[in-house]
Amino acid sequence: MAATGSEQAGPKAYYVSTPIYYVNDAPHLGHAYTTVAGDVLTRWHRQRGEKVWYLTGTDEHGQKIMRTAEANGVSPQEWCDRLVEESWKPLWEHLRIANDDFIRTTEKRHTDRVREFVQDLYDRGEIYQGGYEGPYCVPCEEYKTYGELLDGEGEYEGLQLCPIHKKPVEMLKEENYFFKLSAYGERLLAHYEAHPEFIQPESARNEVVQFVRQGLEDLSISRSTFDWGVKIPWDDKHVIYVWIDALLNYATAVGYGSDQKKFEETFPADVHLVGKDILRFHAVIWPAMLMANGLPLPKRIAANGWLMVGGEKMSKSNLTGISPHELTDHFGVDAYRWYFLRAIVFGQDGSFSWEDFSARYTSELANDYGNLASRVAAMVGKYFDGTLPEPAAHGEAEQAIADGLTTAVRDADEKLGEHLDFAGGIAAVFDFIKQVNGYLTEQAPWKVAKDTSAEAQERLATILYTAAESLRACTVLLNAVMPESSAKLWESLGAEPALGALADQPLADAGRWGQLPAGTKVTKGAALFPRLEETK
Ligand code: ME8
Repeated sequence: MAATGSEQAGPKAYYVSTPIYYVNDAPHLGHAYTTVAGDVLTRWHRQRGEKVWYLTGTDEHGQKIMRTAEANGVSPQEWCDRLVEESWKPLWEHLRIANDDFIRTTEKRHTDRVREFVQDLYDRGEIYQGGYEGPYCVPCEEYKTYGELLDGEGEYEGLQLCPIHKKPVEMLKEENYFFKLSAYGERLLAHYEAHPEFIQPESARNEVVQFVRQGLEDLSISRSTFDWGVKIPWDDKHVIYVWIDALLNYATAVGYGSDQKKFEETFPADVHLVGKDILRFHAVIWPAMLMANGLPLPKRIAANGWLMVGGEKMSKSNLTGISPHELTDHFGVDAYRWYFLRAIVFGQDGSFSWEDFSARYTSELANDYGNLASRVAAMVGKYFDGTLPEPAAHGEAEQAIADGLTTAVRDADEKLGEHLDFAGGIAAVFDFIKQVNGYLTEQAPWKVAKDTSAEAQERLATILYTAAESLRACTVLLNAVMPESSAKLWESLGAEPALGALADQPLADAGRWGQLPAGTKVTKGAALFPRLEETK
């Protein structure tokens, strides 16, 4: 690798990536699921005060894209440009994805470096020429083994199908270049053994270990029957296999071969988020490529499960008519970001339904959280003219709330920040919200308010202060998941003039009691999570 620049590298960033998605079609709920998860993780770590680099992008070469472009009567490049600009980037903006870069595999900054990387492997004797014949799935862009194919039925009677796409495979016979993947089995197994956290969840790890133990075959890394790809540097009749091209985005986007300082400050990834369908590419082929090139391996490959609709994996051909926009129009962007991470255990498959989304929205977002926020603001308005009162003596009930908050902060950070247990981390905050609601019901400030004695007024001040201070902490803890509603609540609590911007509030400090100063102006804004219209 050509090292450029002599500037010393700074501290390494926490580097999070999503898969780079195929642009043969517009993004759907499945793509958004992984991308939102990466965004929440990114924002969480930023709020921990860490330097974070979040990368997403698009995978634009290969037969699948080429055929789609042909079917639409445009060149592959035109097709990709159109889809990226009209569908992919706008959706990420709409969902408030705070990525630091967006890599497209047709960019020169990528293709030049891919050629260098592959040339380097060739020079090291890791690549040889040979022939291959076998069943190929174009939607997967992968050769399949005979053993994993399914027998077709109905319209596919007599044909053999890809087990993921349930579409017929094509028989391919080509002269290709091969990467000596088979030589890396033992080293990969040793790495999995020494780094149990390398592949998550555990079930995914076991599957990969079992697969590698069976013995790896060398990998065909070029194609010669079409030309929509990066040319092999020493033989331009071949293009580089789209998966080799695509995996390298994680290196080329952060300065591999072009900006050594940035590369050292970013690479390797701390978390590659992937769907479980592409786990082997990331947990077997990618680390073997890095080993062959002498580069460090990522810290963690985290596989999410599949979003299912009506018992089937949601995919481009099986959308059952739902687009991310339809859901955000109905529930709002924040609720959308929250729902999939809250309702599905990360790493496991999960079914989506309107009914479940509506029920959780109403009970947890609108009733538990939204109502708490509006009740507290309304009472501070009514009883203290919108000025947050000074609390008096901190009783047992208040101490229980402060303790509950300490637990919520610790659990949320450990679960979400460390273990990518998004559902568990969010639940820790919502359990605390329930606790605060219970506190208000018990303390019944609306009854205390009827007593005009100085003692009762002091008590009323303490109760409302406790509730408002609890909301201050919830806002900080939920900012990564729901940035827009958190910003609204931050404003409604009048927190910014005293405490500064919400995104600057360190998570580690979120549980320190008593930060919201008495005297702030509390205003009752519009409902954070309005009642759903009865349209669905
Ligand atoms: O595989 N449930 O791109 P792709 C959950 N270009 N996640 C889903 C999903 C579902 N039903 N459907 C898609 C590719 N995803 C390659 C990647 S990376 C170097 C190259 C998510 O457009 C999930 O993250 O087919 C999955 O791995 C990814 O989208 C596949 O996107």
